[in-house]
Amino acid sequence: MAQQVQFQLHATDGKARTGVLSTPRGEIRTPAFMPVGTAATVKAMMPESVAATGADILLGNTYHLMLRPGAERIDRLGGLHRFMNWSGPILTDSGGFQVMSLSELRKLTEEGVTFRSHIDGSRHVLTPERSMEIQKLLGSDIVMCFDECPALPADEATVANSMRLSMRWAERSREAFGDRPGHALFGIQQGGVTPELRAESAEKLVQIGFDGYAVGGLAVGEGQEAMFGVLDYAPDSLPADKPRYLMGVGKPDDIVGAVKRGIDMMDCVLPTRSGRTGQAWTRRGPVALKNARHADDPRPLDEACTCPACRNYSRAYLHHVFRSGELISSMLLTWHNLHYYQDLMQGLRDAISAGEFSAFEADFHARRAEGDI
Ligand code: PRF
Ligand code: ZN
Repeated sequence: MAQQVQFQLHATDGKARTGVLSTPRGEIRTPAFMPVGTAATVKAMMPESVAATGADILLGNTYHLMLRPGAERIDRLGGLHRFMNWSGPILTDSGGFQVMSLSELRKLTEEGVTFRSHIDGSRHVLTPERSMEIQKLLGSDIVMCFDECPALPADEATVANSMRLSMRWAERSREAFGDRPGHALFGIQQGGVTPELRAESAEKLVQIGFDGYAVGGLAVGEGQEAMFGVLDYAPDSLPADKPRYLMGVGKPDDIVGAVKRGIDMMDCVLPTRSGRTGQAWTRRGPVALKNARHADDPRPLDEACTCPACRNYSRAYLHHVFRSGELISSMLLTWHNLHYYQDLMQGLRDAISAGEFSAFEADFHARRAEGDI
């Protein structure tokens, strides 16, 4: 087992890459999709079931865990891995992005962010230094810099000022993180959809020096075309020998397009959240189990899928339990969606290894164009 965090590329096909990010807690096969375990649980899933879908790493959130149950408490209880019974690697987001989207009465200064909890209105402060401390208390394997991310569209001066603040915070994050063998610190590129700002941000991050680099500030309202526009050049400005992580993305077609453009890691609530709202993701695109057309359908959701929802239940059953508000609906659909996402990642990794990314991509889009059965 690796004692350090190390990234090894095994093959490339065009800009797409496949490799392994090794950590003392296990290997992460890339391109990797990280299920979101915001509140120390991947909602509706046991950790062993998440592992069974093929996930190598989970994402946790500084913002949620600092508010409830508290980082110091998790530390006293042996750290996040032990607390939530997940022994593999965990990446934690730094909190800045969640403060801006979830909390109330936030105030942003050079020092950090002051805000009120969305849970009980209590007052809190997050700074780069405190975010690094919390992520250390959690025992996070991959720590994210504390950053800020404006919603798009925003005027260029706003995006530029915000990006430069995030770069000063990146410097403070690096300083506060220090030297922690076996743990990685990732920088986060900002700069909206402006090439010059993305370049300035990349240059600053590379100068500071990180173990990996995230592309932040995308999937915040700009649309897929504008996001791919940025991904056409942004990954090229980040070191080729370090992992590149696209934060908060996305739908299956976003993932295929991002991997094509050189992204190695992603996370998104979509497979888990849509599993709880009756939406399944399949090779043929999204399926709404709520729809009455499934009520008498004895066929599985996807005859080729080997997940428990598809092996053991009919569309009629999935429709019934969703309509009835039964908990098993969330459990089965979340499992299926995570399984589908991990299957997609394995397909991408195999295609890149075989030098067949283009054929994989064409087949991916062709099957979706056919639509659901
Ligand atoms: N920064 C951080 N977390 C994030 C983002 C970001 O820009 C995004 C943007 N899609 C999602 N999560 N720290
Ligand atoms: Zn399935």
